[in-house]
Amino acid sequence: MINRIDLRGMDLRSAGLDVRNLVPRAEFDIEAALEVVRPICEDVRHRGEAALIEYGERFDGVRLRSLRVSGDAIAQALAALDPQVRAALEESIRRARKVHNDQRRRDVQTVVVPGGMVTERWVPIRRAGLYVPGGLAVLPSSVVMNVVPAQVAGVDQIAVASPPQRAFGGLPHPTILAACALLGVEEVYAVGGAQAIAMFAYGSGAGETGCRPVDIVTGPGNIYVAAAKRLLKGRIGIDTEAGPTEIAILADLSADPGHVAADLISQAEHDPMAAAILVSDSPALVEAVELELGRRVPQTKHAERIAQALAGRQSALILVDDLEAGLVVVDGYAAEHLEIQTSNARVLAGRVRNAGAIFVGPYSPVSLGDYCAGSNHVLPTGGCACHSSGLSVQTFLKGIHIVEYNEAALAEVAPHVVVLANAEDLPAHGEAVQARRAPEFEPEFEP
Ligand code: HSO
Ligand code: ZN
Repeated sequence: MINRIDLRGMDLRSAGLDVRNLVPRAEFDIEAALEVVRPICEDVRHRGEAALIEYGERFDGVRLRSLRVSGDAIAQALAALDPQVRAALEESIRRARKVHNDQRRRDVQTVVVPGGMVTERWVPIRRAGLYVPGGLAVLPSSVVMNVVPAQVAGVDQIAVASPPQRAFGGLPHPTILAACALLGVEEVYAVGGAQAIAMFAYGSGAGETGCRPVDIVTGPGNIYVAAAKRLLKGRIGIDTEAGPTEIAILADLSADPGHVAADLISQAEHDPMAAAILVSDSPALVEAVELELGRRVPQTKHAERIAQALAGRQSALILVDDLEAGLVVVDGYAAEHLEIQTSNARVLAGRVRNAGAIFVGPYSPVSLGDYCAGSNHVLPTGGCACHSSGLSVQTFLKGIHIVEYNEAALAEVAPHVVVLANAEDLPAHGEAVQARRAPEFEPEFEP
């Protein structure tokens, strides 16, 4: 039911071997999706709210009078929230705030020379649009993971969009609304899919219930949402494009095969395209995990979806000669989530370069991080962990260099500026500096 890949005896460090080709990701044809979403985005740009209402009818089967969710509806959702779910969400928010508070940046002032200063000032983005999907699963935890870093960063205005649900009178799912209420988010729109991203980018009209354009859009979504984010990037900032969820586990014989299997299954539960990978130096562990998968998958609620994810080409049990080779494989794969369940897990974790988040030791499963570790669960997928980070306070901050030199400090460095300007054949650059020459510095400028 799950692919086996035997890499024993292979020189994994040899030039030209691309580990990512050994375990290819699921087919995720964003190019085709781009063609689908382009006209939708254009339509929203030109017709605003009218277009959004039509798409709600076409894609979500709901004809809305207002896209903006009323304050009453948000408050009612919180009042009706199961107290246990409320307590769990509150704990999740508390822990996320604790970790994200420590991510705040301080302005840094560097005195380059006496009288010449560069300060890096960190400024929050003014307005953020957070997308919360409402498809296969409704994920209020994603509201927490998007809103908390934006709030800690100091974003002035936070708007949330989530698809309207027929079953709830055209409102987004009540647990999503309740999570917004717990976080103090008051601006919520019942808009889903690519059109929600277009609404955030272009706005939907100036009225009381219209959405103003935002500066950045974050949050997961299906392939059409990812395509709309790619299309509109530049006009708006985006976080990394979210593809199907992935888990890679590096484990040795010390790992509990039941735990390893349960963790693989936990992320396969998201999506038939989810990837679940075990990398181990122990044939006995791999055998035992396969047995555990066979036993556990049929017993779990979303067995069909999970079986499909595990049977896909994107999932595998991989045997390697030793944990050194295992490290090469997981580093090359660059998983969204990497678990290390080995006897020296912390040391190995310190040597990993590419992963969205690393879960160390037997008591740190990915599902802890999905909800209540305090870490963020919006993480780079599809190998993007080679160059990108998960969502954080930094996502919602911009660094501005503030340059302040006095006359003497400028005069001191002016000859170098002039030389570089001339070397680039941009003499007016040098002239802008020379125009400020004070007579007493004149000799400095003589060749
Ligand atoms: N594992 C998902 C996040 C999530 N899991 C939300 C459960 N709810 C992507 O990191
Ligand atoms: Zn998850």
